[in-house]
Amino acid sequence: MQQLTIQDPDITKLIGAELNRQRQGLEMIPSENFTSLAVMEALGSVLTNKYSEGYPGKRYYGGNEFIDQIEELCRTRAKKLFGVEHANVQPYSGSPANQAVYFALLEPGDMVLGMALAQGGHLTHGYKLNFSGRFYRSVSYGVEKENERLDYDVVREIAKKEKPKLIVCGATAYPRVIDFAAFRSIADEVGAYLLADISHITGLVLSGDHQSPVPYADIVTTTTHKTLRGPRGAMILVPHSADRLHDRYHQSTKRDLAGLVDAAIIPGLQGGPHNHQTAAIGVSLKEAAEPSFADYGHQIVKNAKALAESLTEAGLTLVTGGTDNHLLLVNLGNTKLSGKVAETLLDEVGITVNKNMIPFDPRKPMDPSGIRLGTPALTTRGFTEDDMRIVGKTIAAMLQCPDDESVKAEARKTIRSLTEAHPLYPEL
Ligand code: DSN
Repeated sequence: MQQLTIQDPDITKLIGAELNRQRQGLEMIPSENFTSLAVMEALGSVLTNKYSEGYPGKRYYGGNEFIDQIEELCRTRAKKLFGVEHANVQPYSGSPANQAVYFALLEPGDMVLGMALAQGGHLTHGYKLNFSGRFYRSVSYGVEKENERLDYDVVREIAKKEKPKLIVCGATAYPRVIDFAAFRSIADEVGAYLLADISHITGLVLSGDHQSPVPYADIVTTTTHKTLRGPRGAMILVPHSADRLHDRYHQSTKRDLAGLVDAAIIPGLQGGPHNHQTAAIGVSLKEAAEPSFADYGHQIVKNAKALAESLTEAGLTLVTGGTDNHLLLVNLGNTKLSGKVAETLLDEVGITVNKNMIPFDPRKPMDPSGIRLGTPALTTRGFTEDDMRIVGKTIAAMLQCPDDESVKAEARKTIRSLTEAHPLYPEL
């Protein structure tokens, strides 16, 4: 960063401080990860200078000869990797991607059924203060009280009663497998479109550690910066561009889902795509196609299970009792701490987690009863199960003895030795 150092020492210093924070701490927010330097180089390239509203071969601006090739390459890689007919790689991030899908499939006021935010869903799955709950009529499903898991018969009953036009499946804080086939059968029964938002688990879908939604969903959305390990951004994937509901429900006009999605992004929602982001997504898709990426996905899950076991052995309570994927939710009910206090406490020693609602949480969202932990970023650093068991013991000790300075000192020592054993960006 020679030029930045000369021109803007203030920003340079802060970037350096953030690099040190990432290097010296344990990044355990399940939606975060560390991209490769190659991804960052594409992101920091001259591509940020170019306007290219439209799509390859059909732009509103001149000079897009190379941008067209970059976007086409990125789309082709996405289609091949996920086995879909069409990919739109322009959404700025996950929320605009979902917004574009609503825009493509629905009219304002249409009914949407999604997972409740307070039980693991996302803002864009119908939360009342979000566009998805304000411009559409939204109803939600959640998990069951006794086992904190989805019950597909209950979801089916809600769908039959409410008759949504779109069902959204996918989650941001659900530690178990999502059964996309079950959602497909529910959607078919009520004549709804099915959107699978796989932002959190995309890397696991690619590694085969989670069922793929591609055979089941009408549209799939994903962010690119979570388990996929790319830059911040998103994609909309269309498994079959011809509307499958047409034949089933004898709709008068067969809809071209790919065309609807593309038109929803531009001119519907966005202007010029972020070409530097598109190129960086392309780089991450190439990386995800390497055989080593499957090993990465398997290790994320093994690490999450090892972490879950060590926390449970130490006496902490996990929502659903464990995990099938990359994340887990700790119910802090049997400690003296709220989620907010636990987040701050762990931050003090360099463990970054986020406070999170647990199912049927009696507390408020800004100070809930849980914390959410994940293993994608630590797995990128090379952490394995043995490391995760040490991390689990350290977290448990911190949560169980929050005022004990010797526990904090021991935690700092442990974190230093773990982070030194797995250096982050040693080339920088
Ligand atoms: N904000 C993301 C997460 O942390 O899960 C979801 O978009």
